Order: sequence, then structure tokens, then C-alpha cells
Amino acid sequence: MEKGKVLLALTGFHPQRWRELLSAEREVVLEPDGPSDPSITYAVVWKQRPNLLSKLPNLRAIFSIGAGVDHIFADPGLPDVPIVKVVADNLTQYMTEYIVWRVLDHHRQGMLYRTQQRKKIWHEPPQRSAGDISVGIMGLGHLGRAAASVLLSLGFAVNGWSRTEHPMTGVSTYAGEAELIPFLNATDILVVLLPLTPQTQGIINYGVLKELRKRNGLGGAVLINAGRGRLQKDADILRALEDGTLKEASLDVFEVEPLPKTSPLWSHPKVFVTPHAAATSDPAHLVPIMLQKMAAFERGEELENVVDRDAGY
Ligand code: NDP
Ligand code: OXD
Repeated sequence: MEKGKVLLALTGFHPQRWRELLSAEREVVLEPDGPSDPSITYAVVWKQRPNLLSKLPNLRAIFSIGAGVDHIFADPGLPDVPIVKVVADNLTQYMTEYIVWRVLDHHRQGMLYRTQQRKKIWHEPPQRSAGDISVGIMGLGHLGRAAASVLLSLGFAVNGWSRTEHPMTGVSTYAGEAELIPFLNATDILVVLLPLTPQTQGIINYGVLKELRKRNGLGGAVLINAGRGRLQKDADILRALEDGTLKEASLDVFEVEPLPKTSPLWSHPKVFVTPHAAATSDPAHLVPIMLQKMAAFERGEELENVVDRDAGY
């Protein structure tokens, strides 16, 4: 197979560094030469323009620069070629750090201590042990499993929920819709690492949050969402915080991004906001992986981490 040309189509990311690194081995263009440019073999994308890829006759694969691929499926003219998602140690490490950071901050009452410090209050609340807290991870995939391992090593009880069954040593696993409620009922801190698909859109709603466990001194359930914003209903999270269904939340993703300045989530005293920054796609780490995959594909090897189009992730 001939060495193919790469179309780099990024919205919301500056293409320069990606282009420089890809150019080490491939010819890279930012626009095709006409809608049916035959020279393009691969597309490296984030939120590509709709129908940009639809007529490229020699396109062999699409590479997402992120682990999520919902941004690719938003294109009504998506051609039927393999879509490769990111699985990379560096991205996994970033996400594990974010999840462990947020779980520990809620567990060790960071919000309370920050408030006390502002008011110069010297007060030590009771300390709970990690083993009394169940962290439930929705989406026990590449990122969820890595976070689960570290949380286990810190002594937390860990539950995991996935679409299909995946046993994991030390983790109480649940699968499918039928086991969602038992999973929630056994969870104090809910960590969301699901992909956005037609099945998962809006899944983090008031009814689901109401099912979370509230015992053992945490003082209420906690939500941490680093998956996708449209998994959640922002208004339902606010309602759950107001009536005590939720004690606190850490949100990295939102229904609308950037989070509108008018959103009450920005200034809510029980919400910790980060700007979709839990695990940044770093071209220095991800481009070499993409280039290796392209070269292996051209040698006749199978592409890895190909998206299942029926499942949508
Ligand atoms: P994976 O594809 O490896 O794992 C996805 C997990 O979700 C799997 O366990 C899968 O189940 C489960 N799942 C999917 N659909 C359902 C469903 N309908 N019901 C129950 N479980 C379901 O993805 P990653 O772990 O690599 O990434 C997860 C998501 O994290 C990405 O899709 C992206 O949206 C988000 N992300 C966010 C970032 C950020 O900075 N905030 C950065 C990187 C990723 P099964 O195991 O049965 O397939
Ligand atoms: C991703 C992301 O999907 O950054 O990788 O959100």
C-alpha cells in the first residue's frame, strides 16, 4: 500500500503542532484539493466540518485526536471507513490523575476546608476511612479501569458499570440497564467516564442521581463527570444539589461548552468546574502512535482501537 496523504481537520484545536509532527513522516494538508481529492488517504480530526470527508474516494481511515468519537458521528456525511479512537498511556494517566484528585478532594472535604479557611475557622470534622466509601465508575473502559486500579490501591471500595460484562479483580462489576439501579444504590461517589451515544445521552439525570447511596458520613452523594457534557442534564444536577440529593459535584464537561457565563454552575458553592481539561490530547504523545498505526496498516496489519459503529464508541 502506498504512503498516504493526511488531511488534518481540527475545530477548537490549533493545528500547528499536530501538523509539524505528522509532517515528519507524511504529507499533510489542512484542506482537500476539491471535495473529491483522490490524494487523501487518512483524516486526523476533531469536530470535522460536516461532509468534508464524504466524497474522498481513497480515504482509508479516520483518526480521532481524542478518546471520544461523538464529535465525528455528528457529521451527517460520514464515510464508511474505520474510525480509530485514542488509547494512550499519557491520556490515561491524565484522566487517572483527574479522577483520583477529585475523589480525594471530596473524600477529604476540600470544599469544607476551603470555606473554613476563607472564614478563618479552625474546626476538624470527623475523618472517614476510604474503605467506607464506594466509588462507582460508570464506563469501565480504558480510562475507567485505570482509575479503578488506583482508587483500589488507595483503599476505596470500587464499583464499575459497563454495557457488557467485564469482571475486574477487586471491583464489584455491574452491566447493562438491568444492573444500573443496583450499581447506583451501592455507590457514594459517582464517576462518569461513559462515551456519548444515543443510549447514554442524558443518562445523568435527577432520577439516576436520586438512586445514589448517601450513608457513611460523606453527608450526601457526590458526582464527578469527566465523560461528556451531554451525558448530563445541568438543570437536574442543580436541582439535586439544592435539595441535598447531591452533596457536591466536580464537573469537567457540560451540556454546552464553553460553559455559558450565565450558568449558575460557575458560582455554585458545591460545584468544582474545570474547562474540559481532565485529559488533554497532547500531540507529542499521540502523533507518534497515529503514525505507527498508519505504517502498520500499510504493511497489512489490522488497525487497533477501531470504533464499533453500531455501539457508537
Ligand atoms: P472506552 O470505549 O474504552 O470505554 C467506554 C466504557 O463505557 C465501556 O466500559 C463501555 O462498556 C461503557 N459504555 C458505553 N455505552 C454504555 C452503555 N450504554 N451502558 C453502559 N456502559 C456503556 O472509552 P474510554 O475509557 O477510552 O473513554 C471514555 C470517555 O471518556 C470517552 O468516550 C470520552 O467521552 C471521555 N473523555 C473525556 C476526556 C476529558 O478530558 N474530559 C478525555 C478523554 C476521554 P463496554 O465495556 O461493555 O464496552
Ligand atoms: C477526548 C477528550 O475525548 O479530550 O479525548 O474529550
